[in-house]
Amino acid sequence: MRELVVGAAQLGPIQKADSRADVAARMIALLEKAAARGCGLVVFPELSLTTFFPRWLFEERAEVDAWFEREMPSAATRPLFDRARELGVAISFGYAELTPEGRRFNASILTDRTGAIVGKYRKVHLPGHSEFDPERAFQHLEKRYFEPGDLGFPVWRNMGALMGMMICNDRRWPEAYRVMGLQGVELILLGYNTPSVNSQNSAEGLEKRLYHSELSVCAGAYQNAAWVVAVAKAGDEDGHPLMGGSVIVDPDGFVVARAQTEEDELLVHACDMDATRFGKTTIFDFARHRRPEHYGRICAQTGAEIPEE
Ligand code: CDT
Repeated sequence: MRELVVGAAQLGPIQKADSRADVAARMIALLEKAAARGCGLVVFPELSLTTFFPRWLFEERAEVDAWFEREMPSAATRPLFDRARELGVAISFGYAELTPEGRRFNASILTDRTGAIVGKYRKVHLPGHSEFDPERAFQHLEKRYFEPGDLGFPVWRNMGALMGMMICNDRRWPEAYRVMGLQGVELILLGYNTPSVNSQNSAEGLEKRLYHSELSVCAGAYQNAAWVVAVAKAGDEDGHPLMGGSVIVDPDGFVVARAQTEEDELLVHACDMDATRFGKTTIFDFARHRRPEHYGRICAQTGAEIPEE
């Protein structure tokens, strides 16, 4: 048994006016709660430090850059890193990254128990659009503010386990899980900000949106025999609702913990990394059963190519 007690630290809404320091204080409160419940690792959502700013159109570079971090730890997040180190708890959270070269990514980091960053991931699947879209009920301008991640889907050894990260929309793409599955991933950390309503289809209800999120995460966990910790930023951000539905999913694809609120909320589960062994050595023993000679289209094309009539 290789047990790792994991905390999924869902965050409630963050308003435009909230400071990074305020948010970091909320994250520290969740971290302390998690440490008291025995967690060795705590996972926070995508863009943990700010409101989901891609819903707003900003024309000026300075306005955009105000949402980004130029360094990590930053002044505002240093207390979070310090507290994590004192408690001996590893953390993972998402933030908007502005590199010294001026590149912008939707990123997340993973630390070890000493607060040292051991992994960084940059979101590959950026949903939404790059120009203001008057047809939408609200904007989703991730394609305007970020470039697609350039680091692939790495897997790191951390705390005796094989860990990977993905961010929000990535969870809907089986390729993201499989690339990590092919590196033996045992624990996938995933933060998200998902609007409760579809900006292009007001008839789509919350129930369906929660189902699609959970379906994707459970399938990815099962088909790669890995634990998945999926953590929302939820609630009403300046009149724009984000759904909750944070879950911890076992390597059989079952939800073992599910958030009940759209507020700051902690889920805790003791995840046995050895529970990934059975799936990885039987039905999803990739070395024995995969047939990559038939998967060429996966890497050769994006859109569907329909057979001729
Ligand atoms: N943050 C993020 O990636 N959200 C998307 C919403 C897509 S709607 C344009 C998601 O897949 O949840």
